[in-house]
Order: sequence, then C-alpha cells, then structure tokens
Amino acid sequence: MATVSTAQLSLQSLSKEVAEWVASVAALTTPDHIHWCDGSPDEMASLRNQLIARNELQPLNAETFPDCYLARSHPSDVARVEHLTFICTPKQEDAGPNNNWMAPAEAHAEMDALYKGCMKGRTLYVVPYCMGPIDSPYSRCGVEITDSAYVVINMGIMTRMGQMALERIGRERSFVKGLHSVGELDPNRRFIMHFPEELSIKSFGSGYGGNALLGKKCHALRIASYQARTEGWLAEHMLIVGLKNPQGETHYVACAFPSACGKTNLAMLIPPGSMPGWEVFTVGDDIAWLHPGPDGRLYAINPESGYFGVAPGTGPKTNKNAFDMIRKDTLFTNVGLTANNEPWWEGIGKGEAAIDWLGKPFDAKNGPAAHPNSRFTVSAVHNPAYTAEAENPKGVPISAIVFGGRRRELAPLVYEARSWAHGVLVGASVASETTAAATGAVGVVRRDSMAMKPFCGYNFGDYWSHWLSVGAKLKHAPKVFHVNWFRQGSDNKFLWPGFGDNLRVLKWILERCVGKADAHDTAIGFLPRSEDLDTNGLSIEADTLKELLSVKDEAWRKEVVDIRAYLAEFGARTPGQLYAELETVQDRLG
Ligand code: SAT
Ligand code: MN
Repeated sequence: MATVSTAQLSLQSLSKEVAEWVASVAALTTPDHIHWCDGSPDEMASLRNQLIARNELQPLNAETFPDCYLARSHPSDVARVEHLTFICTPKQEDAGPNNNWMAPAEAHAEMDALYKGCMKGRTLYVVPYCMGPIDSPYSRCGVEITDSAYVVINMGIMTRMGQMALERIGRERSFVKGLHSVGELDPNRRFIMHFPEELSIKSFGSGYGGNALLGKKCHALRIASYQARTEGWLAEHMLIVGLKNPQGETHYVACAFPSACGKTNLAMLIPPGSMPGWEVFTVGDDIAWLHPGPDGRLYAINPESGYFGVAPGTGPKTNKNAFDMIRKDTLFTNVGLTANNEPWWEGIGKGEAAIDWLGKPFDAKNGPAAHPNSRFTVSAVHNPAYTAEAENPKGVPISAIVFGGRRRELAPLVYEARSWAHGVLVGASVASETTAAATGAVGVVRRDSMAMKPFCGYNFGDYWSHWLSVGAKLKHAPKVFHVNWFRQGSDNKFLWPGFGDNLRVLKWILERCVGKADAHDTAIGFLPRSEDLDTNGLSIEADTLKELLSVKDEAWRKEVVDIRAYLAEFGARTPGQLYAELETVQDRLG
C-alpha cells in the first residue's frame, strides 16, 4: 500500500470521481507514495529541494537570478512528438487526416500495459488544476496524475493548481483526467494519447513540455477544442494582447501563429520610441478560449497562468519584457550556463556560455549552447506588461483575429479578409515553415490551419464548419487578418524589422476595425498601401515596403491550386463555403 500525503490540502471537498480514479491509477501503477498537491509555495520549495538533492535541478546565481533554477531533460526528450501523438475516437474519420488515430480500446490496452507498475519506487502526484480564472464560467478543470516532480512544479506555474481547483471539481463533478508517467524516457516507449469523448489523456515516456504538462496542449487545445465544438466555443492556439492607443482606447487582438513563431514576443511587444502614447498588455501568449458573449462580441480568456516560452532569441532588443520577467522565480530548461552560473542562450545579447545545455563545456563546434527549443517557465504576474484583465472571469472582447505563419515568400506583410467566412478560409490555409518546437525537419513549409495542425482534437473539416457556425452566431464578429513578419528578400534578409515595429501593422488593423484606416481591394483581400501604414520614425526603403505589400498574382494562382488540393484532403467534411470563398479569390486573380 502506498503512503499518502495531502500537505495543506483539505480533501473534504473531494469528489467521489476523483478519489476513485486516483485509486484505480494507483492500483495500476503501484507507486510507493501518493502526494495530493496543494500548489502552495512550501510545497513547491520542497519539491525543488528534492530535485536539487537528486541532481535533477540546479539553483542558478542567487544574486543575479534569485529563485531561478535549471533543469536538463533527457537529450532525446526536447520537443513535442507529433508522430507519437494520437487522437483516439471510435471512428477514424472523426479524428481526421490532420491527426494520428488509434481505436480507443487498443490505445487504452497499449498504454495500460506501459503503466503497469511504472511508478514502483516513485511518488504519484495528484495535481488538481483549473484552466482559466478560477471563478470564470468559461474555465475548465482537470486533474493530472504524474510521477514527475518537475512536471508538478511547471503545472504549479502554468495553471491555477491546488485546493481551489479541487473544490471547483467537487462542485462541477466534471474534469479532464490526465495520466502521465515519464516511464524510462525511452523514445520507443513514448505515446501521447487523447480520448476526447472520455475527456481523458494518457501520456507515457516523455517529461518535456507539451508532452508532459497535460494542462497545456493536451487539455487546453486537443481536448478543449473537442469540448468547445460540442459547447459552441473555440479553443485556439492564440496569444491575446491588449493595445491602448494614445487616445486611451484599448482593443484586444487574438493572434494564431505556429509554435516558436514569436507569439510570446508579440504578446509582450514594446512600442517603438517613434510611437509615443501606445501601451501594450499581455493577456496570454499561447492559448485562447473564445466564447460568443451576451452582447454578440467574441470574448477571450487565457486558460494559462504562466509562460512556457522559447529562450533562444529572447534579449533586451527582441523582448525586453520577457528578458526582465525571467530574472527571478523562473525555471529554465535546456539552456546553457555562463561561468558565473547564469543562464545563457543564443540571442541573449551579452556574456558567453561556458556550459552547454547537455552540461558539457561549451564548444561551438558541437552546436548551440542552448537547445533551440530550450524554455523558461515563469508566472504571468512577473511580466512587466501583465494586466489584471487576465483574471477577468468574463474575458476580454476581441476586436481582431490575426493569423500568421513563417513564409519566406508569397504572403504579404498584412491583409484583411473580406468577411468572417473568407477569414475562415484564410485561417484554414495558413502555411508555415516548421520550427524546433516539434521533433522533425525544421524550415519545411507545411499547411498549419489556424496554427492548430498539431493541436486540433478532431477532423479539420468539422473544425472549419464549427468556425463558420461560431461566426454566424456573432452579431459583432471580429475582423480577420493575416500577417507575415518573415518575408525575405533575394539576399535572404528579412524585409520587415519585426518586433516592436509590428505595432505599426497592429495599428492599421485596429484602425480598420473602427473604420478609420484606408486599404485597397486586391484579389486576396484588403491591403494597406504604403501610405496607410504608420512608418513615422521607421527606416525602411520605399521599394522594400512596396515589396512587402505586394500581391504576386502568378504565385497566388499556384497557391489557390495548392489550397484547393489541401481542402480536398478532408473530403466531404470540408464545408462548401470554403470552396466558394476560394472560388471568389480565384476569379479575382483571373
Ligand atoms: O512543448 S509545448 O507544446 O508546450 C510548446 C509549444 O510547442 O508551443
Ligand atoms: Mn504554442
């Protein structure tokens, strides 16, 4: 029999469902000890101390990085594993060509065989959590069972974890069950399985990021997207940012970009000096849950309470807010170290690495000092651009939805969809070059609908229909845009400066939303002319700007053919309305 500890947690409010599930998992995994997490600072400190004693966590320079720690994952376990991630619905068509599929019974059998006795000699942690403000009707709860203290510490930062979540679960009696074990960290015995109809997740063999922090991509996107479809809302891979103009009006924008395409940077943007009077507030940097509100607008909450951001490239010039935010109370994973025991990564802008992410003396010949997908985990309240609106149970009203990808060519800096339905087509056809956030080749262009390719818990065809139906319910639907910060010239240099200057594009977007800015009508949608963008104080060649705002008809004709072929992959599930929208674009291209 396992010993049990409950720390500060009162189990009075415990639902029968949670108790029974924990007991059945304990019977399968046979841990030595069961610990019910309360999420308190004392509990976090004690978990950190255990990891430090086992050499699995290293305190960093206490003077310059107080309460900061470094964790190193297994070198084969550094990113999400899309090829080992499955959606297990009774019918394969319901998972769709966008997902790997396995029949639920087969998946359960396979996973339960892996779990059998896997926690022997270990502690089973019960992690009750709430995704979203604890008092929001839009929030949803879950319980993660894990044998990794590192996962518990991350969940403590990324979610509202502990007593309050357990109480809410006791009242609601419905929660997502997430079972996680690091197993032996063997890539050949690693699976991330989702059972959307059962609201459950089974993950084995990885201790990293989205594979293991089950509240994040597994619950808040894959399971939630499925729940959202049945309940009439949207769970999206989007940052949420508030923009206050010099006149004092604040608008909120939700933006979908694939992993490691700068969502965190955009969410924490610092206005350029030549745009005085603008202020930027971060509501979220990765996930948005969007609900039609009582007034016919779309409202967003951020289900997370922290950031699991990419470290490389984070510097005082690229993201000063993030740079300042991660100087205390931060958990680093797979970054390098300076001789002074400070964290170091490529793009940090100062100092040099002495130790690489593997813990070896740094030698540039062996690769970068920090793994390209190395991360920081930090509470949202440490962000200088934090806003209490992130706790608003009603969410924030969304004025614009912005899709984007990393595209060397084709997509202009920005364009506006003609309507919600056209916007759904624009989102559905998002394509981007792959990044280091997932295992596999980097830099290959692939379709990544709404930046949800790895995260949609059901058939994309049904998902696009659902997007159309949500829009039809909105009296004041947000306008939809597409941006591309990553267009390159023939010399491979980026044409647009990006970072803070992206506010110039967002400004045009907001002015379009209130009918103030001009645009010209092109085959693919409305585009600003050079003079419609605020370029005051920006040094950019007139020709470069023109190039950024150009639509190449010939290339777009090819793109239309490619998009049609992509939509056809989803057969009869693709809504006819998307083909109709595509036809309009094609006709206008001539
Ligand atoms: O590994 S995570 O899924 O948490 C990060 C990401 O891919 O955005
Ligand atoms: Mn992400």
